[in-house]
Amino acid sequence: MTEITLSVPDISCGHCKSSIESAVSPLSGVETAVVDIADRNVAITYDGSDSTVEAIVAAIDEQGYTVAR
Ligand SMILES: [Cu+2]
Repeated sequence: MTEITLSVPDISCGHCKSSIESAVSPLSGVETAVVDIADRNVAITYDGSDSTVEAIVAAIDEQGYTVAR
């Protein structure tokens, strides 16, 4: 498993946390996804594939949040 932390500056509350975690956690290749509200980021363990990262970014985008990169 590989770890990545994505910065999502729009995260502000528990609703953001649950929306993002429930969108990312079920994706193929994702082991865990945990939002840190205070740090405005998402810590993810995944299979290391670039396509998984792209799917994660797309899923976060679909929830109305933008990943800062
Ligand atoms: Cu929120």
